[in-house]
Amino acid sequence: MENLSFEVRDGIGLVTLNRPKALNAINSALVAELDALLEAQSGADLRAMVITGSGDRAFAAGADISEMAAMTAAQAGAFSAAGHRAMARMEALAYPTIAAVKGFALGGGCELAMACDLILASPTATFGQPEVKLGVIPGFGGTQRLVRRVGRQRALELMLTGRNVKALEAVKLGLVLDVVEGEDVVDAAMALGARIARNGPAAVALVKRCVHQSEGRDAEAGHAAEQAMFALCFATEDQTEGMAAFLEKRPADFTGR
Ligand code: CO8
Repeated sequence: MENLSFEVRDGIGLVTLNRPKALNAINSALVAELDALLEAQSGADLRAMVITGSGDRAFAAGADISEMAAMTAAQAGAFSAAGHRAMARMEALAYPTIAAVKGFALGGGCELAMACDLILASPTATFGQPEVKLGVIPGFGGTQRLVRRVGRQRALELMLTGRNVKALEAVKLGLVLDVVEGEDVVDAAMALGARIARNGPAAVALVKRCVHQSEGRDAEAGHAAEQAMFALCFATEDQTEGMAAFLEKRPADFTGR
């Protein structure tokens, strides 16, 4: 892969966007590589995936403006569709994804972070959807995911002004889970992944599925899905093991089955 690197440490995947000279700007080649990587890892025995950017200056400073500048409407539509596909694939993974953001997460970079289940930020992180300043709108799902994270009014304010927010404000708004002080944000994200990894993988997958499936549906459908998936847990070895381990006062040895 030219624009990404990928490694696995103790069952946690680490994806690094690797275009530091362009502040990890997301071009169509990077989207294609990310999509292929996510497809390849969708059946993998991972417990979490961390996504970050190379260097300290940016997670990703947006979609690649030098590539987009000359796009026709049809090409822009295809670019946006490819981005939506990759981010939907990320949300469909059976394990959680964690964005570890240092520096700029702007435009498509902020949208990529928002497609992750959890976002951790370094104190230097800056988030924003500045697309209107370029005469365009978010195109990788930002108009939808930002509303879900921070609410309709604040999302509109941010997208209509193109104003950036620093890490602490991003936490206050609910866009970011936590600011990581005194530790590298990637290390903190890997540690958070490891903490999740200690739990039953089948149950972790079902929590994620319940939450994602409820989006855009009425409360009744969401409650019905939770009931069905709660029952499904009782057909897993993880449930038998998790409860037996509690009763026998020993740590659980989960297999994900
Ligand atoms: N695309 C391409 N190159 C970029 C981008 C980008 N988004 N951001 C930075 N770069 C490049 C710069 O051109 C520069 O390259 P070079 O050294 O060759 O001149 C290098 O990265 C370093 O950048 P700067 O010199 O500008 O660094 P500064 O520290 O001065 O500024 C900023 C950093 C504030 C982040 C500044 O680079 C900036 O404003 N970047 C653009 C931010 C932006 O507007 N992002 C949104 C882009 S639009 C978008 O993401 C739409 C998403 C959905 C698309 C869907 C399909 C159509």
